[in-house]
Amino acid sequence: MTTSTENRKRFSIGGLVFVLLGVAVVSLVGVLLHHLSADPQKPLYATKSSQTISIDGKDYAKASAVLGVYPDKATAAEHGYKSNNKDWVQYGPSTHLVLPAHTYVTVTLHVYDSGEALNHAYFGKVVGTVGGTMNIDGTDVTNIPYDQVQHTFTLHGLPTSTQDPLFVNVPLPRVATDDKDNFLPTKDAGTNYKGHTVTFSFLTGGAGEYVWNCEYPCGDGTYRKFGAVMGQLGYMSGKVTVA
Ligand SMILES: [Cu+2]
Repeated sequence: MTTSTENRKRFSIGGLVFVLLGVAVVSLVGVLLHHLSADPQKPLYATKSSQTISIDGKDYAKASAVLGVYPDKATAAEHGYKSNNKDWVQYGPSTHLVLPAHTYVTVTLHVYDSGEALNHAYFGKVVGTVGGTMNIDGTDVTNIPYDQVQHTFTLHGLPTSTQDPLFVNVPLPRVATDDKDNFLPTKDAGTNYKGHTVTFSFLTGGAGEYVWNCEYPCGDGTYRKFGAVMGQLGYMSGKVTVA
């Protein structure tokens, strides 16, 4: 009798410990995921303009945002962005953009990195912009050669039927280098001849949460150069909130 009561007590204590451990693991995973998806920088709100633009007979409000793409922190600092990130390639000043809904959004990227080839030429095409073009240093283009790319800005949604689709792909032209990997001067006054200025516009739909990332393999070797920086908020991927 005593033995059986003891056994039952031992069993129930064992069960309690098991449940508590389970709760602890789930909480830890929750905290970790929350931490991983938290914004490493303050969101960048697009600047709203008082102007409108008419597209296919419909008037849209206008808004704009300016960002840089830097090979390292020193280059970011040189061009006015004091980054608290690791010394990796990165977008700045924020990888979380907040854009107004149903608006003609113009994004300007000052880009300062070298590069090589994309895994797939598709990401060398401009997709989802108004007119199907982007502007590089004053010239409109619809694509760039797949082996002249430094990074891409590839904005997309998560599969859902509750928000408007939004897909934009813009390949960023690389800065040429000499045979010792030193950057060569460019013809772009907008970057003080150190990079290229890329401008593109797209229309936002209704409110929603989207993500963007770079599709140029600029990460470490964890998985075919798609490791580390490629999946890190604050570097080569981020969020877009349409509000
Ligand atoms: Cu990249």
